[in-house]
Amino acid sequence: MGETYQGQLHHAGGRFAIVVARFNELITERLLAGAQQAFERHGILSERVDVAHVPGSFEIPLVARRLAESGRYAAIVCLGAVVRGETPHFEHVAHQAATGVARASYETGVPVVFGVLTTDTVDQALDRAGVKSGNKGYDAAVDAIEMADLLEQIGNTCREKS
Ligand code: INI
Repeated sequence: MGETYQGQLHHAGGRFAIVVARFNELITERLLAGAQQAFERHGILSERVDVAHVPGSFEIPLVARRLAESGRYAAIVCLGAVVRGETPHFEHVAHQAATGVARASYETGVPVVFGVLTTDTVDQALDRAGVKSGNKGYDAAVDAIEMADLLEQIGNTCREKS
């Protein structure tokens, strides 16, 4: 039987970072509060969680990448809200945010989690920021904790075997 790897939520070590966009702040401040609550609930105190504010979701990938490259973080959470109704360049902002976050993660080897909402309306975004359908910021932070531990496990196993 081969190895089974499963990231745990209760023994995350190290520091975490959150990158949060100010655009649609009514929504993103709720995502940020949700993410901070998730870290706290999983035993990661606020001293271990740094927060970087950026103007909009388009700017998230650059800052996430810089933080990932610093080597200081076990994982990074990206939070933003891109609302279709507000902009004709919705597709561009949403696409660049998603691909940029993915690249930051793949190219640095640090988990960079995508907690950017892409919705048709502000109401839909609010629903997913704690009003009706959970809080995507909370979920993204939990995913970051799991991924940090999963990579730690895989890394340790590989080192032990080599
Ligand atoms: N940024 C967002 O995070 N959400 C949006 O819905 C949005 N709209 O609607 O335009 C948005 N635009 C700003 C963008 O992210 C950049 O900050 C800006 O283009 C400067 O580079």
